[in-house]
Amino acid sequence: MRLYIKRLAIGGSTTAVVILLLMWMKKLVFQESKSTLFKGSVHDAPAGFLKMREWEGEIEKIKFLLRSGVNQSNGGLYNADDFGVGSELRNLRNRDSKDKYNLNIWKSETIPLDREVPDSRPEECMLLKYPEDLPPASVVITMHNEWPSVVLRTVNSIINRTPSFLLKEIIIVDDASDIDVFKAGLGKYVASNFEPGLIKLIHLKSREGLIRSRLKGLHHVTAKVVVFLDSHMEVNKDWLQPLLKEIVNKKETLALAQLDYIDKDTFEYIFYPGYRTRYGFRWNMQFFETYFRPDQTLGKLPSDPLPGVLFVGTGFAVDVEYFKQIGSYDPGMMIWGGENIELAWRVWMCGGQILHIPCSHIGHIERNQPYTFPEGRLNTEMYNYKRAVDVWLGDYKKYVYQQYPGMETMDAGSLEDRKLLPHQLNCHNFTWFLDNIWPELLPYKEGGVLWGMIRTSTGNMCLDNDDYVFQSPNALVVKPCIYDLQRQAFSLSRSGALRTTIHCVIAKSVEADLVLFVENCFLNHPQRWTYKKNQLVHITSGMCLHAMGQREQTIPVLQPCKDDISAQKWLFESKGML
Ligand code: UD2
Ligand code: MN
Repeated sequence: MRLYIKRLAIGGSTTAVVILLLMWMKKLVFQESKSTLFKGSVHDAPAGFLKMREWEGEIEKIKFLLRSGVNQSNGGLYNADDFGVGSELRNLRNRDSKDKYNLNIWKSETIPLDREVPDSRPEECMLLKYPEDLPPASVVITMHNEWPSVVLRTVNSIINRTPSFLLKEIIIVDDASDIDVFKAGLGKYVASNFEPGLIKLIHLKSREGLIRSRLKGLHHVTAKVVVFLDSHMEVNKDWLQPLLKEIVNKKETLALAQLDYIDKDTFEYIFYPGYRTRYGFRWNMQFFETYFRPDQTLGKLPSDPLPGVLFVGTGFAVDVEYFKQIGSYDPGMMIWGGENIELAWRVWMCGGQILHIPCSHIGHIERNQPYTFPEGRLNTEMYNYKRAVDVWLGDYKKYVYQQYPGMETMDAGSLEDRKLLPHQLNCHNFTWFLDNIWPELLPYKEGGVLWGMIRTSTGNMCLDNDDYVFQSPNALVVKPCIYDLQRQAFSLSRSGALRTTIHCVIAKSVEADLVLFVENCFLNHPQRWTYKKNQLVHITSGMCLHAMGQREQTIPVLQPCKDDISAQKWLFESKGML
């Protein structure tokens, strides 16, 4: 990143070198984000690797591939044939077996169902003692067409790594998986391996999707606290106690575990020591990993909980009574997606809190969805997002609609019941949420004195944040105007910050001809700008935003202000954009 800060000389060939450099940097970023852990899911790719590099230097990736053997060592009680998938396994024996389940099912067969995993907690956590009177929890796991040994490894990890007095039951909701034999196989395995009553199996007759399946599971919960997990996870040592502790401290808490990664091909359990993440979102409703702000981490220990904005959707504990009281999940949502954002908004806006608990770690297999979306994935997501924004966003919903053509007029079913919640629960509005919980997100129009795309005076070119959410700080660029707010809308705030959707435009040094950056506004004091006679003046340096180069090769830099040169004229344009 330091490369960017080098002085750029003006002139054709140097400019070309700079552009090549930028392109190369971009390629690097692109390649890195292609190998992201959340690839293919609704998440905006995460920043795990990049963030670590920027903030904490190159940290050795720690990999553990633990005891490996064949599952027959587990007493021969698990057999893929019992689950109706034996022939699938044999057919795939010598092949890369990712086609249907999007993970290496053959590898899963070679790893014990009760393997150990490395203790990924920060050292501070290992010394903690938990109160003895914590309330027990029930775990709800939903699944649709998941590979049996992966599910059983999830269940075994919970039983082996949860003190028995804290585990009331595990409720597995089979969301109408295709293979009927699966039911018999699961029943048989459970009956011969676990204490009677510890595991409750619920087989749904028709596909409900993960949201309604969780609600069905919730219905059977008898403990005070419920934990929702995916069916391809392995909990880590003492994972439950720290979650329960926070719920005892404050009942209105969604207590989140830190997720580690289980590689879908090798089943390695991967974690980054000390890695902590918060999740943010943009107006397209996709979430991404981001830093905690300095004001949130100041004076905190590595074992201290930190407040989140939202969460990925799995690996959390919540008090059952509280969860029901605030409206659990929206039963009108389909298959997958958006329920996590809706719940997070509701918890924060209605007086609760979301805490990231660093002493609770759970591994999760990231893989593309192996199942179908009967209404199509995009429609399903839009449908669920619309249900969420129409209830909670007030006038800000226009920003989400802007990202999804067709959403505004889409019929997303009746919201009559859900719309009562904000009143019944006496909730804050979304302005409060933006002010207090996620100030990083810019409401373009309401966020300043001027807003819009910022167009050069010389052609159809606009300032653009290059969509580098994860790679902050990134260079600010100029691109053809595309009327996409998420990339090209800027706002000049009342305090003079020049903001993009979630960043601020800053200069890393106040010399002329330097590339500018977009960076988290809350890491440092945002720099101030003012807009006079169509010039964008950078107050700190007294210099002006200058479009260096021509057309596609334009780079925005700082240069001494000169009156009447077209390269320093910028026009805010917002008409018709919302
Ligand atoms: C992420 C969350 C997940 C959920 C989802 C958003 C992580 C780590 N997990 O899911 O908890 O919030 O985003 O909606 O980010 N399933 C069903 N019925 C279905 C579809 C899925 O029961 O129709 C099950 C599925 O088998 C799995 C669980 O629901 O056990 C979560 O689904 P996923 O793992 O495919 O989704 P993922 O990890 O992208
Ligand atoms: Mn999952």
